[in-house]
Amino acid sequence: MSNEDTPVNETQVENEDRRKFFGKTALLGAGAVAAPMTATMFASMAKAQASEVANSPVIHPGELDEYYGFWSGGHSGEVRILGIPSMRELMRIPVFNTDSATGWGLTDESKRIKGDSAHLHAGDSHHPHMSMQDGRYDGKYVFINDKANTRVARIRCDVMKTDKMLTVPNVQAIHGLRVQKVPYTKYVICNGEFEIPMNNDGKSSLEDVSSYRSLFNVIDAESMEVAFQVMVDGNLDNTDADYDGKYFASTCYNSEMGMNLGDMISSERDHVVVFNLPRCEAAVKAGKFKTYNGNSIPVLDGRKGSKLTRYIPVPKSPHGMNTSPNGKYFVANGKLSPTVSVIEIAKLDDLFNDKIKPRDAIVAEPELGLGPLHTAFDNKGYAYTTLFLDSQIAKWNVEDAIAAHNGKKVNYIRQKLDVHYQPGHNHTSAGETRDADGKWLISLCKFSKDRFLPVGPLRPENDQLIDISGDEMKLVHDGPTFAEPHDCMIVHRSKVKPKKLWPRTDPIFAETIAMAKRDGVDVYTDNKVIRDGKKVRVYMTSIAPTYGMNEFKVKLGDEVTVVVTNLDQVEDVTHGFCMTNHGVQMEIGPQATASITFTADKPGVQWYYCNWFCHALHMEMRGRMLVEA
Ligand code: CUK
Ligand code: CUA
Repeated sequence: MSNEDTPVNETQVENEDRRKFFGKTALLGAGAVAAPMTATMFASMAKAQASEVANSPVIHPGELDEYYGFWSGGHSGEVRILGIPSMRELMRIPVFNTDSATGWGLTDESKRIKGDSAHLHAGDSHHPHMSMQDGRYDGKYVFINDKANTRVARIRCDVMKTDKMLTVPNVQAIHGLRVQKVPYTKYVICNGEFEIPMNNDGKSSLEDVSSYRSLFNVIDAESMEVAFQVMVDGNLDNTDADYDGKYFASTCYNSEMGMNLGDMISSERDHVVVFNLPRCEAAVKAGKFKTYNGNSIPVLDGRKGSKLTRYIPVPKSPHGMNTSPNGKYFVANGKLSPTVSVIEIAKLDDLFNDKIKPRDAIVAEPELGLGPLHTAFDNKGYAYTTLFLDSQIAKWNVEDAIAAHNGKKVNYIRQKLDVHYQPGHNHTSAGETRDADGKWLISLCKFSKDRFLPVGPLRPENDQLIDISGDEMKLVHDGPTFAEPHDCMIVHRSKVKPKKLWPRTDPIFAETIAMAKRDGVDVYTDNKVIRDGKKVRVYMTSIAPTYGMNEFKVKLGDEVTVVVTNLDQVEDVTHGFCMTNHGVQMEIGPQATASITFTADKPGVQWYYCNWFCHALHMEMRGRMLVEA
């Protein structure tokens, strides 16, 4: 029962904290915060719920969710945090997009993190996945791909901010992304989907595609640098890892290497490519690689016939790749075929030692319905596959499907549930880890059509919450979302420990503080203007409801860097800095330092103000910059 460990006391404590905070810091205007209920009220409500339903999606005001959901924001470029099962959106983490509320993409700190792609303001995020220890979420990082600009980013879960970003060389359009599950997330694995000439230096042609390749990418999770890449035949799509720390598997379409739709889907079979990690690491060590495009990244040859890979034929154009949480199977989803292909991981040693044929690794190929895209799992041996064309989720039993494959007369399908409409990914609570608990299933539906009030030609998508704790799947919630959650994951809240205040030593702004030191400025005490030729650095503190500096002067054409340090020690008191008419906005969290640089290109007085509500006198938290002509 999901509410059994709902922290009635924890909720109460949080509410006490809030009362204290508002009592202490806000003079007026704190009435917006709902009066907290008593612990007894919560307890009796939770009990009432428990007797009604096994697995309730109802989270009453003031109660906390049992799970964090991490959602990709698709071509919005961001990641979103939802509470599960309430489906309330808790936070947005800007990653590949630019965000005017937090200043992501505008601040000096975010530009440093974005590095060589700081000038790009768009992205297409698909697959958020958390780092693991021994096949279980460790609460440390969430990794996400950017298909649009071939990037991978890392989010630090202690502060829920992006802290690393990498543009992956030698490939185009990073799509499928997962993490190594066992023994720990040493590597992030991801697929370069679009095949491109090797080298892609402008000397290739559109007609001769013989040098076009798609690469599998293995990225060091700590340093966020590419460890090595593996060249394959065909286009890689989605990927997942085993629970032994040995094999990765990717779906691979377009084995024809077609450059248009007709050619891409002409052959009857495509592949699952299995990568042998120990052999790949040994090959890198032994120097058995080439380099391309003038960089030093080791590129291994994993094309057909290589010792590093095996190509398992599956029906054409497979899409999703999902490992069962018992560690036994890779499931490749058919997309154009009504089947999924179940690969037994225990047979892969024999396959790599040429004792069996590739197709012998397939132990079931159940027919589930039209357009199977992705599969999720519970802890009772059931799998849940989205059927894009049928707008359904098929619940099936994996061992029964294997028995049927061996000629037994068993019905492996348990239920088909209508979803609304056209589901892509789905995900179960902790279902990509050993902690799969069979409580909740999310169906990320690409269309909502008639499910919500009409909002013009562009409609939201529909993320549906399904209770899978009983024998039957039950649809319990419709959740409209903006473009376009491809994938999500559901993490028990006990795994995630976010900080309430920023540590003053945080690496995200360490360079800014080092710059201040070089200027002889202590950001925690000083309010100073430092002139360095045409560059001006303005250091100011902030504590609700004032900045440490009410006015400063610069000259027309100066490059101005404003560094603000938030001295408030109270959780939830974030300040902002906005310089009017300059496109300059940023967030400064409690105890954080943030900076932003702009050109003072307008003579006269410009007000700056705090744009994150911090105090009853928040409106008065402002000052003037005089730009002298
Ligand atoms: S993909 Cu979007 S529905 Cu990018 Cu994982 Cu399958
Ligand atoms: Cu400081 Cu609003």
